[in-house]
Amino acid sequence: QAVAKIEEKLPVDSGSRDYQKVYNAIVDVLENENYDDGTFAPVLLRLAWHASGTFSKHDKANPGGSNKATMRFKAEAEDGANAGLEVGRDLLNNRVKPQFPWISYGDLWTLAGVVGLQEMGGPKVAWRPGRIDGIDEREAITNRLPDGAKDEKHVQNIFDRLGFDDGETVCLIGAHAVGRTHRDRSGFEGPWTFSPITFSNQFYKLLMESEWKEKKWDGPKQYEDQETKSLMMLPTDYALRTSDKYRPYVEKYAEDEDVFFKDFSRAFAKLIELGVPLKQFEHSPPVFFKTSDEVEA
Ligand code: ZEM
Repeated sequence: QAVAKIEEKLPVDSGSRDYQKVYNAIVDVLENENYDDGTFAPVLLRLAWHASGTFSKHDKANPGGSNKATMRFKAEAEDGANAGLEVGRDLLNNRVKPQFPWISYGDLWTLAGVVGLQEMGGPKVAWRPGRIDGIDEREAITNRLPDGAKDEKHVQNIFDRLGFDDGETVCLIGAHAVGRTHRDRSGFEGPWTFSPITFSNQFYKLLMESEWKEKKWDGPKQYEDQETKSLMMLPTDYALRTSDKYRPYVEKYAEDEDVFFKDFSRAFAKLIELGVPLKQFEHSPPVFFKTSDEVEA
């Protein structure tokens, strides 16, 4: 009888799950005055990106992406590129998942990325549930995420493998308007903009308008703004400015924040669905979440 109970399948009814409640519960744990700039929003946005950015359109056997939440597995959790993301995973695991044991980790992490983005004033994103939890550790993926120390060619290779064109590539990297680099995580140090918890097109404006020089220090090569020496650009960020292919998009987004927000919303929605078989979304119309301001109003 016990065996029969274990094998009993729970009804699959994701359509009636209240994902806005999950959103609100993540908002409730978002702020912490002792952490970085006072909110986990940027690290959650990055978690959603790294959960998804392992996708490869060339690997049919193990495509990666957000579907199986393979960052739960040791090899992927310990991939150097993911250093620091345990902060986001642990936060969700300890304080949100227990309230919603039915949600898959892939859905939880990508939803948390949408929370981070929207709560920082970013565009609304169409989010759909349907990711499943993988159980095979061999599906962990390492060495597929971009390396900020590299060049234009590297950016091109990675985003082509993900299935993004040049405009989408520049658009997604504009997420570096928010958050910061941490010496003890990536080796780099500092924020990209003066308002690292407000989503904006400031990354592009600063990239084009400030004078950037290599920082003189004992850390990895990064660029420093000459006026305040308090901001940074990764070599891969700076490559967008020097590249004839990418620069027109940097200029476009620097000029028009509305266009940036619209394009980002679409590109990010595409990013967080990479690697998820379409049939898993079949019964899931997109959800548009209310921000905490809208919930309170
Ligand atoms: Zn990032 N990113 N990223 N990125 N990223 C960092 C931080 C953040 C690259 C990269 O090497 C790094 C995208 C694309 C690319 C965010 C979002 C998105 C850091 C600093 C590095 C080194 C990590 C640390 O030390 O904590 C490279 C090379 C990229 C492409 C070429 C895309 C796409 C993103 C989202 C759509 C965010 C939000 C952060 C800030 C995290 C935080 O903890 O503050």
